[in-house]
Amino acid sequence: MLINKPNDIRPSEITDKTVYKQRRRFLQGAGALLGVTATGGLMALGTPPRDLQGNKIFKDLPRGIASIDGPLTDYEDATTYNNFYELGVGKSGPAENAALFKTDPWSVTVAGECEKPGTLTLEDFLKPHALEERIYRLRCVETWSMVIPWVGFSLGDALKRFQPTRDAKFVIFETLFDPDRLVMQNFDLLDWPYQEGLRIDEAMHPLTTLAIGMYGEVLPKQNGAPLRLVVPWKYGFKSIKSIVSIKFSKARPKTTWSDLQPEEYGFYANVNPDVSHPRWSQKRERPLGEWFKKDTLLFNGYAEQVAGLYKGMDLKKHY
Ligand SMILES: Nc1nc2c(c(=O)[nH]1)N[C@H]1C(S)=C(S)[C@@H](COP(=O)(O)O)O[C@H]1N2
Ligand SMILES: [Mo]
Repeated sequence: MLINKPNDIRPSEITDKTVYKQRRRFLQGAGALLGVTATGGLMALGTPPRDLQGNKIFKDLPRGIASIDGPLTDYEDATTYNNFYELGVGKSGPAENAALFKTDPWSVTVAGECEKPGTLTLEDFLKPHALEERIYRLRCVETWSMVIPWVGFSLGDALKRFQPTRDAKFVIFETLFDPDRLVMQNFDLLDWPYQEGLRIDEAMHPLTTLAIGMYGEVLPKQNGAPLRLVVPWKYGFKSIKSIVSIKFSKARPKTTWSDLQPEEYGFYANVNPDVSHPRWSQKRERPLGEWFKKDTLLFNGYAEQVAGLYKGMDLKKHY
């Protein structure tokens, strides 16, 4: 995501030394903990953490709808090359500033056009849902892409519990606002909190995922812990991280990027190789960790599942 202001600022100029020190201490702590694993050796940073027996936390999950067969993006690439402006404007900033981001306790408020609004602890919010492994492509509007094995469930299954009314035409999501924990919120980079939205039928589509983990582990903070959206047929900026608020709405909401630069980032943001970004083509993409670009697919390869949602709509106009 390119805006002029933040490009001039490097996260290293903003993050003060204590943050770096704390991060180093955190990593040493994590290393010490991981050092006791079955292998007894030092675990490389580029592998997902395991429990003390060396096992993944989430094991043998059933595969979610339309999961693909990889190859997966390397864990290290997926966790050190991030977009998460609340934690840094460069690609490495989010991982570097993650240690200060405390995600426990966490609660989620569901409000707006529904019969059963409420604020739930994360635990209560998640309790009824069976977890799946959902292996999806994610395509950033900046033209890089990944394949991630998410751990999660369909957003729609959660939304139904709150009984949206007939007036619920859109769903609005918000990221936590807490400048003590999300350091870049001390700066006027975006209109905090980050906000995203979906049409209700998009939100109810079974492919639309709430993720709490990836690669069999809990979500790393830089990837949007403890709860994020994954909308695999849309550009990555729709997949809002670290969600604290979900609201049903009659009206289409403001969304962070399309509000900031409407000609560049649309509300729909469906991946579409035939609709160029004003400053670059969207025809090709570079999978993280690979040298060669490949063709970008309409709806990021999920046309079979989701094209019906946009029947009769001019995708060039509703970009
Ligand atoms: N709250 C919040 N959510 C966000 C972003 C952000 O800056 N803040 N960046 C978005 C963008 S542009 C992308 S491409 C994806 C990146 O997810 P990843 O870092 O897990 O790959 O997160 C999206 N969700
Ligand atoms: Mo993105």
